[in-house]
Amino acid sequence: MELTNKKSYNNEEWRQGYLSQPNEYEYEITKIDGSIPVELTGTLFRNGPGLLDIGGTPIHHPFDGDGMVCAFYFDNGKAYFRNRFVRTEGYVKEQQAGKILYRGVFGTQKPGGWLNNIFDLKLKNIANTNIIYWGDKLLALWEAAEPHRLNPETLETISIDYLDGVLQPGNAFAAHPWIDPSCQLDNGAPCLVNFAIEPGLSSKITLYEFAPDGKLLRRYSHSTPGFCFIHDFAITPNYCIFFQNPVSFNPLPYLLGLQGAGEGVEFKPSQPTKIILIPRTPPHREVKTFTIEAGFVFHHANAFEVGDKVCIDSVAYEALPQVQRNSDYKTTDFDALAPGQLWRFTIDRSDGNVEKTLVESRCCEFPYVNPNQAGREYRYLWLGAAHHATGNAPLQGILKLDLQTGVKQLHSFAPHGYVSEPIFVPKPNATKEDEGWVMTLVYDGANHYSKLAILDGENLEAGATAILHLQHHIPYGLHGSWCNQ
Ligand code: 3ON
Ligand code: FE
Repeated sequence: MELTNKKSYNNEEWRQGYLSQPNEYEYEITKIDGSIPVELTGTLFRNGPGLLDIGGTPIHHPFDGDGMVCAFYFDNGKAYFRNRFVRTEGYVKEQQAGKILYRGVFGTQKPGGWLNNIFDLKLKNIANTNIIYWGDKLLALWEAAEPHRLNPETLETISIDYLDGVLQPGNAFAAHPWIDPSCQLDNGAPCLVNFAIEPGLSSKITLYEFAPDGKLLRRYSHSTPGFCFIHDFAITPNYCIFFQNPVSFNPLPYLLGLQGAGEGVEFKPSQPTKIILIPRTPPHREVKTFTIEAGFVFHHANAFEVGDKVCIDSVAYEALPQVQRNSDYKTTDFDALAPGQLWRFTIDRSDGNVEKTLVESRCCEFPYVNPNQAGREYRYLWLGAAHHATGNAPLQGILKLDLQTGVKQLHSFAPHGYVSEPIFVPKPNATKEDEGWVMTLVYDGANHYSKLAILDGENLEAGATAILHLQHHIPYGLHGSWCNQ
């Protein structure tokens, strides 16, 4: 479809993707265009807010929505679908009560005004951001609290999981783990690396590295002056890399019941962003920090080392896309916001210099690389992207970047399709980095339902390998992962 000069989307359609999906389904997907590759065996897990209202009262921001996990089970050319809400304490209690009982980090308030919210500092652990399978456990993650363990077959919630005593009640555990495909400290075995933030006047970053059986291998911490809002990080064989966005935190309106904690995070354009390199090798002491001009990063695509240099590729915004107290996310004026763009930061550890280059100016989010290249030099990157090359807009296409040649490919679902994170699944016995499938959940705004698109990683523009039509919609989600089982 030719959409060169006009808007590629319709605001009314786009916002329908933020309607709650209160139902839980399980069925074999039978409406399929193309065909599911028979070699594709395993499960795609996805997480995201499933409810955008509680008992009819809208929540203030999608990031406050209760986690709903979807699973697509692939076996011998067939696909089965299931979705379940994570039975967090908050979900269960609110569904029983039929009304909002908790304040959300991003501004959802209990009914009754500030008097009914003042000094209520309880966090509702909503388990809505990511879902991973590691150490024989399926874990739903939300960065401000503990993981929830689910049954991978039924998606039933087992309980909050303390990772065999690694976490204590009340501890955070981020929603952005990396799997190091071959860890040099563990004789080349894979390990899972994740972090936790304890924000404050000085903020503590704790790192955890886990063996494939789930046992803790290493735990180390670093404190950095100032408040932190750090959603994601990156790894290389030798470092964990954090961007400390320049923010301050004003807790007062939150304490007084006027707004959510996250709304008190204020972007400081006059202060630099700090890049923190924490060594993964014991004793983890030689932490180095570098400064660059202000910007806000949620997601990093990947990082790698070349000699004295460390490169990190990240989706950066000119400023924190602020959640406003009196605004409605469903009426977002995309044109008024600066888009996220992909930048490469090259840190020279010998002289402390950081070079910054714009890799992709098209509005993009949710970067994803071949998991075998995590922390290593890599060539290909897939992202959710806007249909048009300029301006800020909803994500409607999947963009593939060849970082070696600069060749770009876009598979757009505009004007009615709205994409989510693209998940790259290498083909069995693949020899090329882009030899695999790219899976993304697409919301069809014209017909109000969702479909899973399976694209060919080597050739996005060839058209979809398969489109699996669901019987209902899934609200716009956050992150997911592939599990070979
Ligand atoms: O008060 C402190 C600051 C803070 C904000 C401490 C804290 C830990 C309680 C905290 C909480 C942070 C949380 C809970 C963050 C959760 C983030 C989340 C659920 C999602 C983030 C998504 C990021 C992006 C970039 C999403 C993009 C979406 C689209 C492009 C549209 O589909
Ligand atoms: Fe994220």
